[in-house]
Amino acid sequence: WTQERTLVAVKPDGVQRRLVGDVIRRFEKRGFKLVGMKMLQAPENVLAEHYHDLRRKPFYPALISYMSSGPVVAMVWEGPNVVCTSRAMIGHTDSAVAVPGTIRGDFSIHISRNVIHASDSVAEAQREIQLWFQSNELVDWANEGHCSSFN
Ligand code: YYY
Ligand code: MG
Repeated sequence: WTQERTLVAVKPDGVQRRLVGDVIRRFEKRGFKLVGMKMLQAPENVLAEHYHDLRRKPFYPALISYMSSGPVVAMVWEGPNVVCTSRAMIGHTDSAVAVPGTIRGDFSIHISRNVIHASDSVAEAQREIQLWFQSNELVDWANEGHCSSFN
């Protein structure tokens, strides 16, 4: 299989609702490998670049203000097909449509407070990882026989 990496971020509402651990647990249990993680108050320029394609949408100002309302926890997860699988795990953007069992389907009732971000394509993932992380903040680590999951 081809290894992929994706950017996942617990949004400010997810941090305030203490959902960080649950999100990490779901990705770990699925078997993905955490290769980068940090908590930060997202800088305006990073958010503007992150949501560049949405800048003309009517909800854009509210989106930026929400994403600035508190710290986020940004993570990079690695594994086979992780971009597509992460999107399935987080669920539909619109909480009204998100299926129970997905992160949004379990924890969110409104599109404007949907708890989590995950990159929606391999190309976007590469762009977003470079935007949110310095290369020396990503850790390449291998299993050393302590467990038997995939690298
Ligand atoms: O990738 P994803 O987060 O699922 O949705 P996008 O279409 O990229 O929109 C990014 C972000 O914008 C979404 O998670 C919530 C917010 N948003 C909104 O507040 N209202 C909308 N009608 C559409 C999106
Ligand atoms: Mg998106």
